[in-house]
Amino acid sequence: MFKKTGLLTGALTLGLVLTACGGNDGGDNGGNDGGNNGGNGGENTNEEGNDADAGAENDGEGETVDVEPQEWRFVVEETQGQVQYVYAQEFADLVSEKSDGALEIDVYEFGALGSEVDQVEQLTGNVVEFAIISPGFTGTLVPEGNIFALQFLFTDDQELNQEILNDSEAINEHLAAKYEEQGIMPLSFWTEGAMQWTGNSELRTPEDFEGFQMRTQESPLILESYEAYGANPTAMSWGELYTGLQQGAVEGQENPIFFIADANFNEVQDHMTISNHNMYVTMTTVNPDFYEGLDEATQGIIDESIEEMRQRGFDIQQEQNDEFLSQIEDDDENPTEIYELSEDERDAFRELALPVRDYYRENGGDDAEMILDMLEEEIEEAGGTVE
Ligand code: 6CS
Repeated sequence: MFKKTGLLTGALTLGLVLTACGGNDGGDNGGNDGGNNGGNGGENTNEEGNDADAGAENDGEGETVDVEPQEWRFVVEETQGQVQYVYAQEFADLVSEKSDGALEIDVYEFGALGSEVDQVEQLTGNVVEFAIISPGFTGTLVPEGNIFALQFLFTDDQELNQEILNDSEAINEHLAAKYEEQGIMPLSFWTEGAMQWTGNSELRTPEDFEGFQMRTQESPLILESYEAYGANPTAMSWGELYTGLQQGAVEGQENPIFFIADANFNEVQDHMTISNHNMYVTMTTVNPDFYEGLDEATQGIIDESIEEMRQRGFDIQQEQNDEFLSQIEDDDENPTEIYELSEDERDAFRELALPVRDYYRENGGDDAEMILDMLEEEIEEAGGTVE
C-alpha cells in the first residue's frame, strides 16, 4: 500500500530545516494580497480568532520553524461547530503553533463565501488558499471523483475505511492527480462518518424509493445511484435543503447523523433509516500553484499539520456522530422514527447499487476503470469485501 510521498517528503524536510530556515523563496505567493477578488463581502466568522501572534513565544510543546509571516484563507462547507469547521480551526491552530504565529489562517464557514460549488471555484481561482471540498460537488469537473458516490463500496468499519483513504494508491496518487489537473490539490481524503437516509416516509426497501424526490449533491453518479433505486433525485445546495424538505420540494436526503441533527433536518423529516449505505468522504485541499510556490519549510508545516489532523479529523466526526444520535432520539418535540436496516434489507439495495460501478467505469472519465479496479483490490487487501 501507498503513503503520500509528497507529504512524507515535506514532513522529513521540515525536520531538516527546523529552526534553520530562511524566508519564503516562493516568490509569487507572498501574502496572496491580490487574491481576494471574489467580491464576497463575507466575513471571517471565526470569532475565537487565531490567537497566536507573529513573534509569540513558543509554548514549549513543540519546536517551531522560522518562516516568513503570511495570512491565508480556508473555506469549509459547514458552519461553526460542525466537523469541517472544527477540523479547519484545529488545523489553523497547528499551523500557527508550528510557525510560532507567523502563519495565520482565517477560517470561513459555509455561507460566508457562497455555495459549495462557488467554493470550488474560489480555490481553483486562488481566492482562497485552502478549502474543504466534498467530491460530491466536483463530479462534472473531475468525473473520476464520482467514485465516492458508489454505495456499498467501502466497508462498514469506519476506522478501516479511514485507513484505506489514508493509504490507497488509487485515491492518493491516481485520483489526486485528476484533481490536480483541475487546480485542486487534495492533501487528505477523510470520512465524516457513515451516511443515513431521512425521509418524510419510511425508506426500508427499494420500492420505498420508487418516485421518491431525493435531494443529493451535484455529482452525476450520486443521481445515477438513486435512479437505480427508482427515485427522482434533485441536486441542491445544503443551504436550501431545510426549506426544500419543509416545503416538500424534496422528500428526503442522505447525510451523516451529526449533520442531520445539527442542520435540524430531523425537524422536517419523520423517518431516519440507519442504512450505512455509504460514507461521507471529503477532502482537505490547497490551491496547487499557491502550494508549489511556498518554500520547503512552509510546505513542511502544512504537511505535518495535515498528518496530525488525520486522527483528529476521525475523532471529531466520531464524537459528533455519537453525540447527535442521542439528540435525535431524545427530541420529543420533533419525534423521528429511527429504523435500522437488517443485512438482508441492505442486500436488496446493494444488488441494485452494484451495476452503478459499471456505469462509473464507463462514464467516470479516462482513468475511472483503473482507479476503481485498484481501489476494489485495496479494499479487499485491507480485509473488506467488494461485492
Ligand atoms: O449534504 C451536504 O451537502 C453537506 N453535508 C455535509 C456532511 N457536509 C457539507 C455538505 O455540503
